[in-house]
This record gives sequence, structure tokens and C-alpha cells, in this order.
Amino acid sequence: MKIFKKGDQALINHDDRFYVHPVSNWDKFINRDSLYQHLIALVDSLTAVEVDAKSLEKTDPPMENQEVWAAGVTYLKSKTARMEEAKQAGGDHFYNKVYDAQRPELFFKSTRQRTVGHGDLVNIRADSTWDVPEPELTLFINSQGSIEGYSIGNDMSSRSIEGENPLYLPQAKVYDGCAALGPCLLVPESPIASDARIDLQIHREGKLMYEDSVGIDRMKRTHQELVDYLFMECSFPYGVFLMTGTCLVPPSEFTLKAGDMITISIEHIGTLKNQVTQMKGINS
Ligand code: DO4
Ligand code: MG
Repeated sequence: MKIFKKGDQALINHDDRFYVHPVSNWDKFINRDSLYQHLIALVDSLTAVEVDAKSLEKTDPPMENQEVWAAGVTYLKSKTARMEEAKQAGGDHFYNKVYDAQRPELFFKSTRQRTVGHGDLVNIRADSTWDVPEPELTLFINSQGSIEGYSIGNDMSSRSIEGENPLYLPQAKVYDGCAALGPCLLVPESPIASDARIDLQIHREGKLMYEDSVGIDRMKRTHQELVDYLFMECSFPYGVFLMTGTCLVPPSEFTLKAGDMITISIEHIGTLKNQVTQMKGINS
């Protein structure tokens, strides 16, 4: 079952059919126990409609008042790439430590205001010289701490700012247009397949500049472990989205440029596409 958000409507996709449901309160709509069962009952009461593929080329992030958090250094590849970028500044040691530590790295990433949906523009900072997308399986966890759904997240990152000093992490990670989420919220009957694949492509002027893919089973930590730490001393009255870390890192000589097209696909969820812009005060 997939829910696409289009303004105050939910387009629900189930068994190759679409259903339209008006939603006046998105937070209440998704933040519930047994979301899958709720949607099954809801779909039963609705009539299937035709949905034009064009209307799904741009969708809102499946969020309203939820915070977006992110886990870091959950894959070996993220650890080694970050150790390399922070070596000169003497910051490499901390990535090594956090990879093996019991406590995971969790950081506050975004709110609705700084998050864009599928088909919208992600931003790179004007004061950054080295930028990458981070394609990440993203969990939707309800206020009771139960994982109810999944989406695709792009944790846009400035490697030059983070590499200069790990204490600059919030500036490397949080700015207008720093996150993309979509194209939908996958609400499956049982947890997503543990070997689901993530694929990242970056195109520049139509030319493929980078492509790689990886299975989420390469992650060092479990989803539940990340959720347990996130909920340890924080409550989330509307539920919360948690990006689970990246394992796909373009080669060190690559940096994003305005106009690049980022395509992230995750098996069972779909494809999140965003073009890159470089615009100060994108949301002002
Ligand atoms: O340690 C800094 C951020 C790590 C991160 O975003 C990732 O591993 O995906
Ligand atoms: Mg990340």
C-alpha cells in the first residue's frame, strides 16, 4: 500500500488501483497504530479512480508537522569516505569511533519547511564547494515508537563544510532545501524486505555521471536499534521520519552542480527525483 500526498488529498495505491481520499489533518491520518489495517478498511469504503501518470510526477513530501531525523555512519562506506574527508582537519577518528560505538549517531535533519517532495528542487549551499546527495531508506515511526511505513530520503550534504570540522555538521546538513522525501509513504503489511536495494543515479545535461546500488542489508545497525535510541528521551506527538544513513558515496572528485538530476530508487517504494539548484534563501 502506498500513499501519495497531493495537497490535502491522499492518493492511495493498492493492488494496482488508485483511491482518492481527502485529508484535512495529515498528522492524524498517518500517525496511528496499525496504519496498514486502517488503510485496508479505508480503501474498502472507496471507489477506484483513474490517475493520470503526469499527476504523480510531482508530489508533496508525505509529512506535515513531523520532524525528520537522520542516522549517520551506519554503513562502512559512509565511515571510510568521511574519515578520508576529515583526515586533514584531524576529525577522522570520531567517525571510526561512532561506527563501533553502542550509541548510534542521530541528528536532527529537517522540518516540512526545509523538505521538498518528488519533482521539486533540492539545494546546495552557496558557501560549500563539495556537495553530494545521500540516498537513504527513511522510516516513518508513529508517536508510540512503532515503524509503520517507509519512504525515500535524500540527506543532501556538504562534504567541504563537514570535512573542515565535524562540529560544523549542522551547517553541512541543515539549510533550506536540504532534504527530499517521497515520492510516497509505503505502508506494507510486514517490514520491508531486508535485502531491498537502493539505487542512485546522477545525470548532468542528460549524461550519466554516477550510478551505483546497494542492498540495505549492508547496514551495520538494525532499524529497531535506531528507533530505540531516537525515542529514548524524545517524544514525537505526530510521529517522526528517520533517514537511516547512506552507503552510496560518489568518488571524491565529484561534486553536485546546479542543474544536476538526482534519481533515487528503492525497491518496493519507488523513485524520488529532484533537480539541484543553488539558491540562497530558496524558501524565502
Ligand atoms: O557523520 C555525519 C553524517 C553521516 C551521514 O549522514 C550518513 O552516514 O548518512
Ligand atoms: Mg546521511
